[in-house]
Amino acid sequence: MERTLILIKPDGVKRKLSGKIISRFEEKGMKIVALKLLVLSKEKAEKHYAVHKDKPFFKGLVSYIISGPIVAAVIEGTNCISITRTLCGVTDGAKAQPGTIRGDYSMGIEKNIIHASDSMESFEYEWPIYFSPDEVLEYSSGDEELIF
Ligand code: 3AN
Repeated sequence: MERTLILIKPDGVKRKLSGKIISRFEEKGMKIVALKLLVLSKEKAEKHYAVHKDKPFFKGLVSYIISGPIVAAVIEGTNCISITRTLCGVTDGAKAQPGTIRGDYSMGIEKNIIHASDSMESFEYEWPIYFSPDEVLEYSSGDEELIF
């Protein structure tokens, strides 16, 4: 079964949207296999966003993502990387479709509520920044055959 990493960014946590956002993935049929609330270190934030290190927004992005608590989760489900990205909506909340998480809750491109891995390679790179292997659990929710 495919897995992906989601982060509810400081704007999402401070606006008390964490429960609503996690519910969207659960209601769609995905299963939480790892979950924590944390404040990211600058080093880890720079590692996560290393692919953007030459972009003009890199410094602001790092200081924003470490500015308060975030919720990190690994969620699981068939094709969950692309389905999760669809549920999140496009990067700029001002342009994201209503009904998506960013479309419903974000008005901007930096404070855009949520991060979700964009590929299997990104997921494999990102999840160990947030979790140790023993924090990612294997279990059956028992409803897989009704959902997939
Ligand atoms: P996504 O999160 O939709 O995959 P990326 O990977 O292009 O988007 O960008 C990573 C993060 O960098 C975004 N979530 C957003 O917070 C921030 N970002 C992207 N483009 C800009 C920009 N032009 N100005 C400020 N922040 C940006």
